[in-house]
Amino acid sequence: MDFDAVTKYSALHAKPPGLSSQYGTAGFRTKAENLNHTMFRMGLLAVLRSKQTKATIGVMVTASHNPEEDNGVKLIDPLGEMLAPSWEEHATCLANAEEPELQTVLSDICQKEAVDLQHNAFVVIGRDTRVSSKKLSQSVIDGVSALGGRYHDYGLVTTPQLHYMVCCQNTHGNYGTATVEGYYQKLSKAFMQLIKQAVSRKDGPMHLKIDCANGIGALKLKEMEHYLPECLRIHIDNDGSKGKLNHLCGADFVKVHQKPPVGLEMKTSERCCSFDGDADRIVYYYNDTTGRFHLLDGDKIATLISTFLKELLVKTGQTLTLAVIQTAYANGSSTRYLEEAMKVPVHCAKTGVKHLHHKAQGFDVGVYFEANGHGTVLFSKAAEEKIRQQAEHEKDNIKREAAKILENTIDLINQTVGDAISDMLVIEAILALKNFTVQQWDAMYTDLPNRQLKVKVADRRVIDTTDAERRAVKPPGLQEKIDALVKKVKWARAFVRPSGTEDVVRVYAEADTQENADKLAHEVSLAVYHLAGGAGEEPKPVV
Ligand code: G16
Repeated sequence: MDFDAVTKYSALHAKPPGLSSQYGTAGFRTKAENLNHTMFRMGLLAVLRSKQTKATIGVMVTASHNPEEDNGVKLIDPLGEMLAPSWEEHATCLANAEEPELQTVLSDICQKEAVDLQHNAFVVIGRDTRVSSKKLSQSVIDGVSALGGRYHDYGLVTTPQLHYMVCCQNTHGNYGTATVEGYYQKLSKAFMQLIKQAVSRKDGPMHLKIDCANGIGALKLKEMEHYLPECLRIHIDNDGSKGKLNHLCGADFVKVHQKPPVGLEMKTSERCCSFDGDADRIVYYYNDTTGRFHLLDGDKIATLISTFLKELLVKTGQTLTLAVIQTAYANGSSTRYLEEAMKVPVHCAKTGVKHLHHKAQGFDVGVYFEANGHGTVLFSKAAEEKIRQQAEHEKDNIKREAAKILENTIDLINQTVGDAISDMLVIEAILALKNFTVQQWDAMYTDLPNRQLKVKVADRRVIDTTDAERRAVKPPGLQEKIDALVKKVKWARAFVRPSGTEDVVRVYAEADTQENADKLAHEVSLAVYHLAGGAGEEPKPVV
């Protein structure tokens, strides 16, 4: 390892002494102005990870749903999945090493992970549309170059597109062609195959309004539009030409505030959806004839997709295991519907798609979605093989057709990570195939009224949780207080957890009425404020 080159380059990306950060729910996230050294060092780390795994590694510069002034970085492992947890620890150590310690930390990682320094490294880099992203991705490139790694800069891409590229690179084209055109071609081909049957039944084109959060999703959708069939007419709003990234729009805003984004004109019963800032999340919504807003979040998406897949699996006669993975944020009604009506096993994982992804790998078909709209479906290699074989060789027409639909669904899904574009096409195809309106989809079950709030505290690490974040074990007395509050309200549930992407504690509450959910969320926020070192003003009631 050429330590001199590292030291020389590092001086140009020097770490402000004392500044510390942590690899959180989805990488590092903080104010963009404090990230130069972190980016350089993640370039270094990506080279080491590439040498160790003897595979291409991805580095995505984005802060996803966070405001424009933030930025962040996510590392992508060989099959397009999130970075392995042991390497998250290395990432934190490396990001926090003071300049003189840098060489020692790098050597330690090489030793602990038996990194083969002779092996060549290849890193692919992508970035979102934030003003700060260009410069920060150059810092990543400097890090890669300082350790003699080769790289390809994909420039502006969505996060899931970069995950896809990594997987394509490491499977030598088996997963797809490692270009944005390859991505558009793969998805659009699978989509067209899927909806062929449905289109012949339909009278006119399907219309969908898309709020792109003023982010990268708009750019990429505009590129992709030419690949999509005539029967799907997409109308792109919040494309970045006027509004600010994630400001009063995007999937996170719509989900948390339970209202439509600014900048999208919604007519009665019109099907609309929102992406987040790096297009890895999606939520759907519509206004009914009385003007009431209906949100179809990640739970509703998981329900639609798992129902569709289960019906097809039954038709094929294949005995494959199917499960849905959710987090503590999943609406109680969705879990009940899946378990009781659909007879689909449901598992709960900690927040962060990396945790859900891992759990989903334990099934032939693992559908995972966070309520915030981040999710995908995983098919085991064996399941995929069985389905493809059946689609080609099955004699029984009904079974073969079902297997073919499953095969095209597999090709349409981005199995590496949640992908707003891919998920949107999957949902549109399912609605067309089932001849379902958005209202019929919504009617599968009724959400329990719920509320999410954020509480500012001096140090959010004072909160520690257990049982997939459903119970707080620290600070003392907090869980007892939450239990007492929950006990007073019908059908109530509440929990708190420190965010891994923002400097806040998140509060979730659900109850029999919106008024009760709002009141419970507020009372739990007050408990956090008083028992976990609240900062600034006391939380106010929800209005
Ligand atoms: C990231 C993660 C998601 C997580 C979200 C919020 O999303 O990828 O899995 O749900 O952060 O995490 P937290 O509640 O810890 O702040 P994104 O879209 O911002 O990358």
